[in-house]
Amino acid sequence: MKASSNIAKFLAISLMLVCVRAGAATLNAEVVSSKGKPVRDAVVFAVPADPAVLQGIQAQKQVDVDQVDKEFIPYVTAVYRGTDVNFPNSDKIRHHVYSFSEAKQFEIPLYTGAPEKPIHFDKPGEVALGCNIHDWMKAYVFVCESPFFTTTDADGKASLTDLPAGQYQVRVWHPTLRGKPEDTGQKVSLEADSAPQIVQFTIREKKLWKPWRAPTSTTGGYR
Ligand SMILES: [Cu+2]
Repeated sequence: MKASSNIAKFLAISLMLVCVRAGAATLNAEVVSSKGKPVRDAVVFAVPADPAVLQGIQAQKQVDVDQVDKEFIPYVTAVYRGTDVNFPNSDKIRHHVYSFSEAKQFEIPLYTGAPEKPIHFDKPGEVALGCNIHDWMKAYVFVCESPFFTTTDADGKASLTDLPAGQYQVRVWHPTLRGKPEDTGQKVSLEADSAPQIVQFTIREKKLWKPWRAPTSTTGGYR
């Protein structure tokens, strides 16, 4: 009886130690436009002040940006630098995916199904995607310099969980952002196992040109 209560005590203390060591922080972000409207698909990322925090953190093996009904899905994909992104085509027609962006220039000529190999994104920044055939197909890959990133929902809200305690600069990026994500930076200091911190961003926007979508195959136009 005594032995088992000692074991229970030992287990309880061990569990407490594990919890303290695993102590992580949560950051809740909210992004609104200059008119106060929630901004969805904004990438919120936390750059640690101490680069050593990033040591040993690997990029995700592979991420998909799909093509469905002549649109890219999803509209915004955030990745950590060093991630391979695959561009499967789920339509029965061919697409021709490309980007001329500074952070990554590439082209996957006319194809259906899965391309031969994924595209490697290793330079931080925004990569605007297009399709040579369907002008209205627009989407973005945002390559983060930090593995701690998330994207906002329809309410403009997002949560970063399991962040190691420490100092960060939290930044935001969105396709309509005027200026650089670096200019949006807010310093936060995160303590382990404390209440979530809240960061609010109001972004200055620029107009995005969105080409008119051609009629569908039943009404004529491009296919
Ligand atoms: Cu296309």
